[in-house]
Amino acid sequence: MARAGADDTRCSAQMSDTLYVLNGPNLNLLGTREPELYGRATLADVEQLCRTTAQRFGLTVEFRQSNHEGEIIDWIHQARAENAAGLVINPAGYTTTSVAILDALHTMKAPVIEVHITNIHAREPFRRRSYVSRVARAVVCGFGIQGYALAIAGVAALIGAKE
Ligand code: CA2
Repeated sequence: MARAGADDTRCSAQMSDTLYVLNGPNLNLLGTREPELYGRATLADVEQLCRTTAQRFGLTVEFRQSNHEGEIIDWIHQARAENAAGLVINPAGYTTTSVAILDALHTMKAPVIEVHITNIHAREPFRRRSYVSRVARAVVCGFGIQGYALAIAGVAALIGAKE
């Protein structure tokens, strides 16, 4: 179903109802290690949360995780080519290193939302310098995995998708 945007996020009449949720390196280990930092929910739990949240707004989710920078970049290109409604990304360790992911995200017309499970500003100083934040429409951090749901609700508001 085509959807008109709510504001200057408006992209084109062909905007799809698909939202990409991309996860960077090591997030496949979620729930299995360092629960004091990242909680006990697994990545499968995060995927379920994203699907049910997106469904509330009539959106569907392409949920992916990779430990490889190039694969994430290919998925960003795919999201652009498919006129995705938005892109939510937890770049994990690539947040602070990847100019290549930044460059790929620059090509997106749809809103890009950066998510971190932890509050990166309350951790080691090196975690604060995010390349992705330069292109992100918004950044959500410190809410645990609920940050993904907040990011999806935020995209829905930006593109005018109602509950
Ligand atoms: O808080 C976040 O979501 C982070 O993006 C997680 C990254 C970290 O490098 C960022 O600074 C903040 C690390 C992801 C590693 O995920 C693991 C999950 C469970 C156990 C071990 C690693």
